[in-house]
Amino acid sequence: MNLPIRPLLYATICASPMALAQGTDEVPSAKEVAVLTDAPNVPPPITRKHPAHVTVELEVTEVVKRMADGVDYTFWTFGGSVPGKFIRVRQGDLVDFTLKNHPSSKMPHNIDLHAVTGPGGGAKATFTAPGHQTNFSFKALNAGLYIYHCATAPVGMHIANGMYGLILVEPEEGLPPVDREFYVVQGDFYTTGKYGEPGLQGFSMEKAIEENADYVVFNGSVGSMTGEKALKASVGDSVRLFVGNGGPNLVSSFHVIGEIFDKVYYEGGSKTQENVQTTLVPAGGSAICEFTLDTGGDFILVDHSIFRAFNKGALGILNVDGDPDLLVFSGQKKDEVYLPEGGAIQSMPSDSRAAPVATNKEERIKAGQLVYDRNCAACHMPTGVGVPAAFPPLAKSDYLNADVDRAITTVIDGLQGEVTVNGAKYNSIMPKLDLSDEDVANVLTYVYAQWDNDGHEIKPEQVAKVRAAK
Ligand code: HEC
Ligand SMILES: [Cu+2]
Repeated sequence: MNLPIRPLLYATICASPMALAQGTDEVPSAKEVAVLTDAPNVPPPITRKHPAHVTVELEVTEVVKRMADGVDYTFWTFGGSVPGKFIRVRQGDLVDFTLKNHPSSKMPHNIDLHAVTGPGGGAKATFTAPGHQTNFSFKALNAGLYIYHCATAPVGMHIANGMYGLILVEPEEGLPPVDREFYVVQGDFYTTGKYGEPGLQGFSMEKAIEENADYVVFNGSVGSMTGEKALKASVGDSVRLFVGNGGPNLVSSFHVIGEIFDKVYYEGGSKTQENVQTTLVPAGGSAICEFTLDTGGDFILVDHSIFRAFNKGALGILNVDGDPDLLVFSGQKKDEVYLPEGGAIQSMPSDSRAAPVATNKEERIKAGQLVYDRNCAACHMPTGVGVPAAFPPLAKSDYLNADVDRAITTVIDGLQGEVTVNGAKYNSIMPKLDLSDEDVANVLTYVYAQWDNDGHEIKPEQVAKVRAAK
């Protein structure tokens, strides 16, 4: 039964490249060179109404760059940074693609573009040794936002070193115009040292296999979109985020704190969902998130698997200038005493339920440990060692031991700006904690009694004196 069909099938397969060569599927006459951009920038929208023959040239380089303050990493890149260059073409375009591998590279590389229809997405066709360049072409048949990545063995390692980016295939009719477009790609990184451990970090295959990421970041480093580098927009702007996830392992729960996505092209496809709080961006996938800015302030981009945001780096800021719309968001209007039990309690002294006052150093240390565990351990760690590059150590801290009154002030007022503790610089914020004089005295006495510190006993009277001196 199958016999007569087989040669027929074979003939059909053989015929298709012929048909192309014969010109049934024409090469577009319009030629152009694609504009490529580094994150967070996006190439301009495509306005032409016809397909073009588009040239894309990407250069692979292996470069040492900043992963976090004091932490460097050897990234393997498409175009010099992570993520790779943003590529923007139109549905129906014929893309002439050249991959160059810089002579200084140690590894061969290639590219698998998810926008490609064809074996390996171009991977085999672009296998490129250091100091070589390869070329292939593909037709952008499907509109959508696609990840591209290196697929050279060991594939996971090439992706883990930052070899991914986004290619947008605009639908023929184009995307609706917006005021701002940004390019954001999440990736997880596996380093020989722990998060924040300074110096040039190597890649840890073991942690990568365990999917135990040290860093989860947007656009290739901790702080790529904070401070001076925050994304900028104005009240009233419509914003479009092209969001990708290079992985290699983790799925992103992409969220912007204080915003609701009016529209999400989920999974980077053509359909939209409305009024979305958090959208899932798979490893090797994407999403397009759109929203209008109704009020000013800082809006924070996170992976809502939230330890990744606050402890591994997956955090960026969209800074929106313009007046806040107080009807949309009032800010805090009041903070007043809330005492549901009624009037009698309101007249009681506010510290009536405080722990008994310590009468000697031993009691002070014991009480101080409770204060420490409740208020300090989350940042300075239960053993006082801190977190490199984020929270300074209290264990054997030269800063702590040098000046008792300054330590008291730190706990009363919080601390910000650059400080040097045991030779390492920190430039972060310790919040004001609102502790009683007794609690401050106890917690500092506890801290001074631990971890090779100087053993001072701090009395509540001394805390009161420091408070009064301000
Ligand atoms: C939310 C995190 C956080 C909490 C909670 C916190 N700290 Fe800090 N602390 C910091 C940061 C960050 C710094 C460094 C600030 C800077 O960079 O300017 C710091 C600095 C200090 C310093 C001076 C530097 C050093 O290492 O000696 C002392 C002392 C200190 N904290 C004590 C405490 C004590 C005691 C508590 C609890 C009562 C506490 N902190 C709670 C984050 C925190
Ligand atoms: Cu590679």
